Amino acid sequence: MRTQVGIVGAGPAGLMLAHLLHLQGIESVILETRGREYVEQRIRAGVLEQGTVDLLRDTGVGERMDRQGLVHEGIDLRFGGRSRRIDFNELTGKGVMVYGQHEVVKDLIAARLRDGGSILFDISETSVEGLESDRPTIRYRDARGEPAELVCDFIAGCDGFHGICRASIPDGVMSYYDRVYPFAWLGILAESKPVQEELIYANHERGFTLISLRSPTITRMYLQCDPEEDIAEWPDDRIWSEIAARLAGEDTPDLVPGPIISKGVTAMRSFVAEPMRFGTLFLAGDSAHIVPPTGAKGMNLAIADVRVLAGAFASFYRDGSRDGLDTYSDVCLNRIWKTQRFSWWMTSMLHRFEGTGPFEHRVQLAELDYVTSSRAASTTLAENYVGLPFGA
Ligand code: FAS
Ligand code: PHB
Repeated sequence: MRTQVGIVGAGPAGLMLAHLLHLQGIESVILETRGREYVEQRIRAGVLEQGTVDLLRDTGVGERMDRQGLVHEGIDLRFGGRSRRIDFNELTGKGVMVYGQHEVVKDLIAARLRDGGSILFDISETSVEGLESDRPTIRYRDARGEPAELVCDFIAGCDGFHGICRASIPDGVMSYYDRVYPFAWLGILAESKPVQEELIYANHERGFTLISLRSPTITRMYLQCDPEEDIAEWPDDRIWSEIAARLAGEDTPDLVPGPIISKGVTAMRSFVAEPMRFGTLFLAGDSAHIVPPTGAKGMNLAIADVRVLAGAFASFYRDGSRDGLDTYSDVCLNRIWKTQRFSWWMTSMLHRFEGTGPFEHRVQLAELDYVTSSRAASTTLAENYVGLPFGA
């Protein structure tokens, strides 16, 4: 089989790239190891930056998001037993949209299939070769287990942190920057009334807690936990009582426990692989970078990458220019490192770090007090959280 752009991975990066290429009349094929149902049910991120929302709307895949998503104009930072609000709209004129990543994935898959796009699910044994030739090829076994190949002009490695594309780049080419945090997040999805309309990021001596939601009847919450935490040791009632303990204070939010429909532990790391290109292979999304989810950036960064990559492919096929392809990595890394800084900063300000003493905790509280009482400091948080302008 042959196509212009072969895409490995049907997550937000691969699907959005294929959609943007289609709008430019560029052919692509997506190869995905998992089944359609799996990728559409995989619960992950929940907050869309203004730029992501605008891109989904402007490219015709934002209709269900606008119907079901929740527009948020601020967040609460909770510390010292009190919540203080950061007003995004007042400070930046922008907001964010709470709409599950798996919903975005569903919308993009539906759009690709509606538009006659090709997504090959349940493939296996993916490999890429000829990355420095003019016939880069993806080899794989199809859903029936038959060997197959996809000959391309370019390959987009959108296969996430554990994918094969980054690993296929020869040793000595890439530089890696990695920081693994000494904690993880225990995340739950529950059938319960949201604590409040907007998100709460809570710094507490027992550990960080994030109170989010998915709808007026579904809440999404996270508890800082040990990286090796055994989820079997967290029955529902222990989770609810721990969340309540970490929210306790002067104006304790109204926590309404309910049945937990999913729970899992997510590791926390900051990771960047540079450059994001090798020959005809272009890395995008988690295959090139990971951020701790404290800044709600992972999926948004993936979308920002493919917005640049789609533009680069469009100018190549339109007028043969390779400029966009040659600058792709540097343009994306400019945003990626600013987003890494913000995600690291939010993580450092809000979590309890084992081995640090009272001094560090008081400095964290002073920083939270400053961020919520200085307009300049609040604006810094707000403009990063809603998303820096594309190209900034
Ligand atoms: P993805 O990992 O989403 O997609 C890669 C795709 O490639 C997958 O479908 C995978 O099956 C496929 N694939 C892998 N290897 C392949 C191969 N060899 N051949 C073919 N296909 C292959 N971000 C937030 O902002 N907030 C959060 O709360 C949050 N929670 C997260 C929880 C978890 C458990 C994880 C892992 C990530 C979380 N993230 C969160 C980050 C997440 O949202 C990512 O940033 C986002 O999924 C990135 O999208 P992609 O780059 O498309 O990668
Ligand atoms: C979520 O709702 O899943 C969510 C929200 C904000 C974050 C991380 C995750 O920073």
